[in-house]
Amino acid sequence: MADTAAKREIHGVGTEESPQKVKRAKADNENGGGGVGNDPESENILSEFKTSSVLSDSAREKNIFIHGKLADREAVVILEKTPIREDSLDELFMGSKLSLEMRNDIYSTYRLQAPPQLNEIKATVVCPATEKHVKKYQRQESFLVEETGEDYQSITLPYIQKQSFSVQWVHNILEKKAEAEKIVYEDPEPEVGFVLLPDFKWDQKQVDDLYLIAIARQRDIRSLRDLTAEHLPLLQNIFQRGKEAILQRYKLPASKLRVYLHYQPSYYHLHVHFTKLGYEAPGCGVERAHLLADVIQNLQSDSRFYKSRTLYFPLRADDGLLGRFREAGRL
Ligand code: M7G
Repeated sequence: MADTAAKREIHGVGTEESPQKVKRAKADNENGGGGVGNDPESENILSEFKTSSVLSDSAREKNIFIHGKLADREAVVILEKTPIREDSLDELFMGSKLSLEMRNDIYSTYRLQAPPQLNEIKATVVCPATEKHVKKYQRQESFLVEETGEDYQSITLPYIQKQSFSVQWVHNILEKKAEAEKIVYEDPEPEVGFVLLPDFKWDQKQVDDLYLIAIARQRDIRSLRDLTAEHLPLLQNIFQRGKEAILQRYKLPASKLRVYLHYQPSYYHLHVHFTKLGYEAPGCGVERAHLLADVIQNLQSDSRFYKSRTLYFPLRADDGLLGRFREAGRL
């Protein structure tokens, strides 16, 4: 059965963004402390970009991750072709130039040159990028790690305390210094409150690849490992109100959502991923995603579940944490 919700495009629902603004490259500064500005008509900062290497690319996903320099600063640029929207089809068919490539019997292929506004590429910029960013986006072999509760205390925790990505961007969102206009729902309550907004991987043009994140207001919960039954009200609040807000804004019912946490996350400030069921979001596989519904039930039956449980997750070959597991003879 056709999924009518999935076919729905978003016309000013959940976004007030102009095409220029959406096209705008994000130059939010991860570690440099600034970079919270939201100038809608940005100049083409990418004209200065000097490519050093292609970190990875995918013909299937139609994206490319590039390492290079922007005004002498290390940068990672991600370019991604955006999905074709049903509401743009008439304009696409009427307004494009078509050149025949081949014709054979009932088959023919063409090159279609779409009008510029229908031919956008989503560009994400990380600048200045750290070496860790470069590694994050580099295609790498992965290894599954088995982490006991003790391993977490003796190997993982000391490592992430020293080596994890800055969560300045998260604080900027919570303090409304960045992306404030994108907030879909917020609960200001300090203990159970959170902010729900589009993940920056989502261009918000169609619900097919809906991707939002709920960021907890509490700042001292690093990951799944820190959760106990004490956090159930927070998790239940995020689950319930997050689903309601998505239903209201995007008309997508809970039965169409995959709501989960990553372990390991990249950013150690508690957040929950809301993606559309059927959209294979990066990191939604069983080796990394933990359904929020399961997390809640596990904590209901054992408050220390995530303290004591052995957790499995993939790490990339050059991840420093993998090195620590190897040194400890755990791999
Ligand atoms: P994660 O599980 O910590 O890491 O999720 P992952 O990136 O390896 O999945 C963090 C989520 O936050 C990811 O889905 C990111 O795409 C998203 N994200 C990261 N940054 C830096 C931003 C940002 O600046 N704004 C928004 N809206 N989302 C972000």
